[in-house]
Amino acid sequence: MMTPLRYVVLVLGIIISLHYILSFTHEGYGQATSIGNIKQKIGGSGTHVPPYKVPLAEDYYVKPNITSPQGRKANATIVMLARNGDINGVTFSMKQLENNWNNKYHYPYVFLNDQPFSQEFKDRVATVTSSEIKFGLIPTEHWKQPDSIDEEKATKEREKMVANNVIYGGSVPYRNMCRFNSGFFFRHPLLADYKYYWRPDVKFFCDIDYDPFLVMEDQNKVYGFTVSLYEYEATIPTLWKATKEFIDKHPEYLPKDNAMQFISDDGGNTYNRCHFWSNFEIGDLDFWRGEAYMKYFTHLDEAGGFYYERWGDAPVHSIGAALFAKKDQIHFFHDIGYRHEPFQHCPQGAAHKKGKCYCDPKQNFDYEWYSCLNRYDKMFF
Ligand SMILES: Nc1nc2c(ncn2[C@@H]2O[C@H](COP(=O)(O)OP(=O)(O)OP(=O)(O)O)[C@@H](O)[C@H]2O)c(=O)[nH]1
Ligand SMILES: [Mg+2]
Repeated sequence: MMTPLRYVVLVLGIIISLHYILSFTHEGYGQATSIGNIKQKIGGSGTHVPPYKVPLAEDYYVKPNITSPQGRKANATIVMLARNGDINGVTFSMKQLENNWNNKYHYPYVFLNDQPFSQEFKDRVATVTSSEIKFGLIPTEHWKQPDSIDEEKATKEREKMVANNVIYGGSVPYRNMCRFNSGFFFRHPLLADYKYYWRPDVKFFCDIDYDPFLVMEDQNKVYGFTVSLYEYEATIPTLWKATKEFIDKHPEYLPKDNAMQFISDDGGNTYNRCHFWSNFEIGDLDFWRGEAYMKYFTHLDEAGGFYYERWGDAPVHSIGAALFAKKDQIHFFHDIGYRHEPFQHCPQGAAHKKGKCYCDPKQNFDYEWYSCLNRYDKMFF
């Protein structure tokens, strides 16, 4: 039988041991906070496999590049621009993409941020996928408002937009984001070795039982979308003027069978504000990095409309793709069910069944009055 004194000594011993274990700090991560950490510190499992949540070098996130069900893969990556505070939305989108597709195809992820990613962000995304993950910091000169912008004028224009209730009209970071997505993300060193990218944001409704990147590659596509709609006029008053100046100077960049008909109803005189919604994009990075689009972006950047107005990456990408690609290089991924508030594309008919989609096929933006899909269709009649 244990005497009261022995009992007290035993309890004290346990408390002291636990205190020792818990106060054992790990490089850059503070005190041990989980059973996993404690096990590792005392060599619980007898192996050196790091438990979840122990921060290590970036290459901790490099996982084997498992082959796809199709037996071949494109040179492609999923790419997401995000702030540390976006982590819940990011893992939500990732989990859906993993469940519906990438847990079979194992494409890597590239995350980009204008601030260093936090350890929590890295650990949370690493939990969701078994694919390779890379984290990149955006160079300041690719993000911040350039010195060439007249700040006094930009401030006045922002104030006007706020007074007119233009969404994100007062935000400089939003403008930085739009300019970065328009002209810089594809130049980030972490994307240098890839040809195709997929930007997924928010909700997926269906199983995707094929490789969209191989569709791009095999059919020589440069841009894929699911939703198209009209841009707010107030955000782009002079975007078409700047575009026309560029086209007049460089007609050689426009192939004869381009998609001008999608963006203009009068042969290029005016912009009808149709654009592909860029929160979903599957695209060819080399197309953006090519001479035509790069020169177009530089021309727009010099015009200053990313800051004096609020040019979005969606109209800029869409105009770029419509002008400099052939129309049949722009692909409508009709069988990928997708929602970004407040609109959704829900696959119809056989595609809905094949993808085991859970969205209501009646709730579909495709031919709503604010959609531009009919203009896309008309190009192929
Ligand atoms: N690193 C970083 N990412 C940003 C910043 N602003 C936006 N993003 C990311 O850029 C993407 C687009 O930004 P959103 O704020 O969703 O823009 P939006 O889709 O036009 O606006 P919502 O309709 O409100 O979703 C998202 O993936 C964001 O996480 C920023 O200041 N820094
Ligand atoms: Mg968004």
